[in-house]
Amino acid sequence: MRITTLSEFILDRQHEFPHATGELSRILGAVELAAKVVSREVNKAGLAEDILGAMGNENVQGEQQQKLDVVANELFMNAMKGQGEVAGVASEEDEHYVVFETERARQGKYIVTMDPLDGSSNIDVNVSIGTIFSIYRRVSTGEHLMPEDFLQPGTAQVAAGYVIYGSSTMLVYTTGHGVNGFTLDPSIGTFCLSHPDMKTPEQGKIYSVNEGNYNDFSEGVRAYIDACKERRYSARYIGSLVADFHRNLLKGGIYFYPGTTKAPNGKLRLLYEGNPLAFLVEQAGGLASDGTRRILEIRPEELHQRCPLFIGSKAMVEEVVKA
Ligand code: AHM
Ligand code: MG
Repeated sequence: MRITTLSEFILDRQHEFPHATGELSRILGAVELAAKVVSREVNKAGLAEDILGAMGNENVQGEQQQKLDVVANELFMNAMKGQGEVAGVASEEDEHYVVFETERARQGKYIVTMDPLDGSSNIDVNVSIGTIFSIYRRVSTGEHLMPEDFLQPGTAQVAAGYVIYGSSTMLVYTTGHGVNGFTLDPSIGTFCLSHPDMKTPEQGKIYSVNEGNYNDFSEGVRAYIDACKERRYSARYIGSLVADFHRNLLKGGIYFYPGTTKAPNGKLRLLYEGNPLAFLVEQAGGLASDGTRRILEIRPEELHQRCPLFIGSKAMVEEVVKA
């Protein structure tokens, strides 16, 4: 069997973008590289402080180990900055978007939004975590990037994807022509096509929600959870969106983080979590809604805006939003 590497795949598919000049391919290549480095850092996370530190493996300045989410943010930021095509990045880790100031970046046609390391509560306990990203075309025409460049609806995404650092590391992405998944072979440091043209089952038997919040959910959401139990569906909730999403994508299921009376917009962020995963799930045949609207059609008003999220198998999302 012939193996297809991610780099080959990106080049082969370059013609799918209008006016392809290789810019988007280079950005995806930079995501790939950062993903490999973060994967390496994640894999030695448990070692870093206790073992390596004890063995005298501190860095030269004797600095304390940085938190992994900060490290991931810097690595992805630098990878994007190194690409002249990216004019700026909005990250869940940073309050404001970052504008790259090199001559080439100022002419950059793309911007990126990202959650560099999602699943923060799982970082220190050896449970799967992930990176989520979206790529948009810059829309402002002046010299400086404008908020409107970042506040585009999800329908404007040019590409989106995630990296899951799990029992193996996978990179899954779409450019609007289906979804493809690549598994990192650590022995050669290469992502290889392992899940071509991913489709999610139309109906599933897994529901993923933090049921500890049950009493704060709307009547409709509670009724839906009750129905899942009635049907003996499996409850699966890792607490890392990427990992819950990835499992449900493959097996069929629904993930939801609804609003509550105290937090009507839930917890998750539209730009860094909702939109990229909504783009992927729709490309795989599933649905994503905030309860009343298609996630991809929401017009963002601020960078860190939250939105309720119901995402996964089509029939399940349709049912819960009707409830
Ligand atoms: P984070 O961006 O701070 O990591 O928060 C997002 C995470 C998701 O990965 C996960 O699904 C959810 O928060 C879990 O939240 P909770 O612990 O409230 O169930
Ligand atoms: Mg997050």
